[in-house]
Amino acid sequence: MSTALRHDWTIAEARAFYDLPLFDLLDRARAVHAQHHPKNTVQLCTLLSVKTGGCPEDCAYCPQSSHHEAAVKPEALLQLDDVLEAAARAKAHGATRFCMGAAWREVKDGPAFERVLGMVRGVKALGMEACVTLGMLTEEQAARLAEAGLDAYNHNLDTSRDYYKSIVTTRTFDQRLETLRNVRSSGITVCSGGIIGMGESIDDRMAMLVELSRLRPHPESVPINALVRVAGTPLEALPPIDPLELVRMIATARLMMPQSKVRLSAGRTDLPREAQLMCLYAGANSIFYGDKLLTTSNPTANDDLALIEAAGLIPLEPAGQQAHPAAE
Ligand code: SAM
Ligand code: DTB
Ligand code: SF4
Repeated sequence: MSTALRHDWTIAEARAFYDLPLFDLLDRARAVHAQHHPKNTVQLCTLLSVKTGGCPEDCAYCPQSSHHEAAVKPEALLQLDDVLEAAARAKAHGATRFCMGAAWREVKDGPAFERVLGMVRGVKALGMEACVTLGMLTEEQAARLAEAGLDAYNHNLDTSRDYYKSIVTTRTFDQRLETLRNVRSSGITVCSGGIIGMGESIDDRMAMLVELSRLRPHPESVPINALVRVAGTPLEALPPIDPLELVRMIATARLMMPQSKVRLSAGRTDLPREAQLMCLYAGANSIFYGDKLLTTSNPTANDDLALIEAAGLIPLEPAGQQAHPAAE
């Protein structure tokens, strides 16, 4: 089967993948995965919220928005040393990518941004991949992050263009795309994906994947989150997704963006381990590793190590210590 990179997928084509009999979908996704990614490997990525809560944006899914009832307690930007200690701990536990998130609408030049640049330099000095997610970003700010050594900038499209307005009113889908352009032009790799389970239709999910696959090049990293339904947010009472929907979403992302790292992201605490393994089998390259995501919980590191062991998976070694993940 040809896996030439395509930027012109249609919603109907995506949907045709998604709706395949499950085993056919898995077979196809697995074949594409095996062509482009090392087998039996999982990357462990650790998240840290470096600036928590008090966010002026009204994203319906997010517990850190100050628009919502049960917003998490706002905290000041963490100190550099504390962040680097957390990164060193994550590395000691086996993480190779350290992702730092800030509950900001956008980056503002000044001491806080300077401190974040220091965090990026420090994480790079530890020999880890560094990723940050700080909200909207100008081209100049992206260039400064690139200069500090940042590997990846996470900025999710989160859902389809149409459904976006029902989820966030304080910014537009086009503003998301503009930040992604600024990131791309700086040479930093793009990490962009979304969330399922926010009341969107299957076609909205497909439309989001189509938007991501239109980006040239494809985002190097595509996180797929299942909504963490946090009390006090407008989406708290939505029903949980069927775990197989996450499997299908990951398989479809794998087929549409064969070379991208698809990341099984938030929502694993509600996922039976067999479903998590199906996601990895279907093409997910990584999991978040550590007891906490940004503000919500994640499976414990011990549970994840047990899962990895039970499945005979191999955590990705730090960069430089293994061959580039080439096709097998
Ligand atoms: N403030 C920045 C922004 O919105 O771009 C960066 C931090 S924000 C918390 C990063 C991403 O976390 C969001 O784009 C969304 O995909 C994800 N996220 C936030 N709350 C979530 C939830 N309850 N469940 C799943 N994913 C969530
Ligand atoms: C992404 O796509 N998922 C991560 C990361 N990028 C920054 C964030 C998940 C947040 C889940 C809700 C929370 O813990 O606050
Ligand atoms: Fe703020 Fe980001 Fe949460 Fe939206 S997703 S409320 S921008 S922290």
